[in-house]
Amino acid sequence: MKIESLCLYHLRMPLVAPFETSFGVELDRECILIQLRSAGLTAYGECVASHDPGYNYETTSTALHIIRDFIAPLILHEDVVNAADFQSRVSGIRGHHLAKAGIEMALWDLLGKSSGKSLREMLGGERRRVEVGVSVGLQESPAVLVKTVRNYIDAGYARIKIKIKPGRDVLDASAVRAAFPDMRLQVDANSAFTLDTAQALKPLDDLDLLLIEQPLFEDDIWDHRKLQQQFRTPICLDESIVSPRHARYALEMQACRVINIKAGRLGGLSQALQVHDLCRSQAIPVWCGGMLETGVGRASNLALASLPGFTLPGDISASNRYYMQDVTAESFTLNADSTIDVPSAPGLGVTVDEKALRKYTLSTAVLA
Ligand code: OSB
Ligand code: MG
Repeated sequence: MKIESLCLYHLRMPLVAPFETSFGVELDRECILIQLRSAGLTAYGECVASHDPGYNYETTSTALHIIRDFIAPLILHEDVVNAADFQSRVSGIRGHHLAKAGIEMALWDLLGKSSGKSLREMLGGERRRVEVGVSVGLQESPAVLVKTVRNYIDAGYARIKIKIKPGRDVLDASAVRAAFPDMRLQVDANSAFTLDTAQALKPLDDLDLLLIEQPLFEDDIWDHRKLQQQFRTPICLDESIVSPRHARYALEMQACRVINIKAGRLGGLSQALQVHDLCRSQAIPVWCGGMLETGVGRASNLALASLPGFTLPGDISASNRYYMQDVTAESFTLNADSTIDVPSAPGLGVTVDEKALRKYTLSTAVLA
């Protein structure tokens, strides 16, 4: 498909509630929406970089720079045939996976729209609806956390993830476990502990958690191996798995027993597929992580999570858990069985609401 133009929308969308993690509080969420045009078709992708380099080193500013100055010249007015072709074109750009993945997503949307196939079909997804959970940020106190979790359970979520950080870990998780003895529960530290300070997490092993997500440094697979040897609960890696190679390293080192797959962090859906296939061949469960996506990124996550290896519920909540108003005309709702329907229209299967897009756009860059 010959890429005729590339338009970047830097968005800032107010969240329905502040989202606090071990690396900070977000009151609103920034991202970049990418629009590609080719042969009369308009396609979209979402770059999940946020304002601050707290989750990883990328930000909306670095992603705009990398896309504008390095990725765009490699694809504009070029015939990009598929995701593998795109990856080989950008292989000289080190890192910046969130930037690359946003463009790759738009390319899949374009390819789907031109072939009449949904992203689910193109990726080989099998499920029409996928099991989901909710990721709950740090709250004022364990009591407030329990109340917040209860609201999500009442809304129909059958799997809860709570964020933890040093000093806000065992008490928070124990309070939630005591209030909801049978709930599927997991915790996410976003790299806030060291091998030493993580010793304080030992009591988590008695809370029957599904997993403990990314307790140690974002670039550290080796110490996770040491920690996994000390815990019965599966360690799940998020930040540390930045490529299919890193997934292989982690599995060979037995640094984790579960992997969180985010297409953004891995540099694209094509790379996410490779991690899925590797894990599936070794019976390692995977699940789809989230980055507080708009409806565009959420559609992509749902299609990815429909693949057979995604055996744990994803961090893919209903639109109203994140935003009062989304930039897609479609809004995603939770079914009674804690699932969300996978879009079935060609490409991502969502329509961008131009009016909403304008409302939340901080700046636009047209590259043609
Ligand atoms: O670590 O999974 C994470 C949000 C932003 C950055 C990192 C993470 C998260 C979440 C939210 O946990 C998941 C969601 O989109 O619901
Ligand atoms: Mg995480």
